[in-house]
Amino acid sequence: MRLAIADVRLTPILVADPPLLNTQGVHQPYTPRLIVEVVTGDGVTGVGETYGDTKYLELARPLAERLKGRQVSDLGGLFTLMDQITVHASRVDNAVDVGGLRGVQTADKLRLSVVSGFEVACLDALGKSLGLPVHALLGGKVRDAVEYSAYLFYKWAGHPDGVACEKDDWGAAVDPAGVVEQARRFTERYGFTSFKLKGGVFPPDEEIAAVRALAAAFPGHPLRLDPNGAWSVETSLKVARELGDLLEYLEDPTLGTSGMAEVAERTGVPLATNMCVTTFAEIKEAFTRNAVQVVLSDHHYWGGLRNTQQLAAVCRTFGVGVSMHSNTHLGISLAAMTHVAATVPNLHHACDSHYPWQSEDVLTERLAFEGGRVAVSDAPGLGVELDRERLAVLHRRWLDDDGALRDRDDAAAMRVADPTWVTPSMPRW
Ligand code: GKR
Ligand code: MG
Repeated sequence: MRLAIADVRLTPILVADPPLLNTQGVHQPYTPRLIVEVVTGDGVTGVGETYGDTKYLELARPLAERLKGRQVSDLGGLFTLMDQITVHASRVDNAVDVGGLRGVQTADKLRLSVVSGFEVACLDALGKSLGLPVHALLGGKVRDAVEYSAYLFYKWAGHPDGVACEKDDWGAAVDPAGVVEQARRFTERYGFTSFKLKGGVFPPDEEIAAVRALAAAFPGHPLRLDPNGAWSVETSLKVARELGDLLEYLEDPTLGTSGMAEVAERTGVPLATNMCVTTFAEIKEAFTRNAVQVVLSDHHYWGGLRNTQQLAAVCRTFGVGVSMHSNTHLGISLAAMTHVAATVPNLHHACDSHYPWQSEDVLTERLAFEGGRVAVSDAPGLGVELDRERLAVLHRRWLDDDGALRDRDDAAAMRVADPTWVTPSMPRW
């Protein structure tokens, strides 16, 4: 009974997010996350984190109920249990999630995103119970630190006037000089040596200029540009021609496997994706058509840390690179990303993380980047500790919200500044 799950606590929170721009609009001032706590019969608590929008909470609650009495080690059982939970058709009708930034939204993908938070919590509890770090439960680390990239965003200095928000000290970045200045701050604060710019915000020539400015300011450093599928095939090829020598890879220049395959065929610049390969079912076509050269895994929507390892193994089999995608997340997820990344032998690109943008966390101690790397913890479990007071504060914010921010909507956030804004149809350029 000692490893049986006695209780599961779900705490939805709203966490501060700066005004980062993307193809859909701008990040809301607060974004929803869900903190999962799994408590064993021995009183050991494991923590996990995933998306906190209503459609995820709707699935997390029944899963939490079904988990009681089961073993924390029964990770495969999480998927079986989750398969029994019905996803309401309205949750997948639009077939998109945050405007499709993470690929097509299916019922299975929604379920997997929820399972991931529970899987991480179970692994944390199991590791603490056995006195083993999560990476050991996953087979053992092959590196002692995981490299991350500086995730640069076009950004306003602040959220629109009158909008309740937390202030940040990053300043604005709406042109090449602003992007370079932001990159400098990233290097000063965290020591990152590779840079990814979130594009698809300004016309391609402006984003090309920003990448050139980065290359001039940081000669020889790996650079990536990710417009989240905002370009046509021809525009993607033009950008590839202009930036080819400067880029480590171009990320999701255009939408869909066919478009990516066409771009890949006509340029030597490697293409990475977190949009056209987001499920195991999408791998076969993409790999056989040579549409992508690097898959950016995200343990949230791939269904957890073990699925991430399986994805890495498939990539290795086909000679496709693997690295990590990120969306707004907190330290529990960064710890989980770091543990799994530490076990992946074929990880040859710095992983993405939004963590530096999150000034708030639910941990007693923030994870630190040193020289752009996060040290792999050898403490039992994830090696992080929940700060219950902070958790309560961020949950209170969620309780007090009138519902407007509980479902992330970057287009709606943009309409606060520009009431005429509509989500651009793709390709935008
Ligand atoms: O947070 O604005 C953002 C990103 O655009 C995110 O939503 C994407 O999922 O970072 C992601 C990406 O690499 O596509
Ligand atoms: Mg991307």
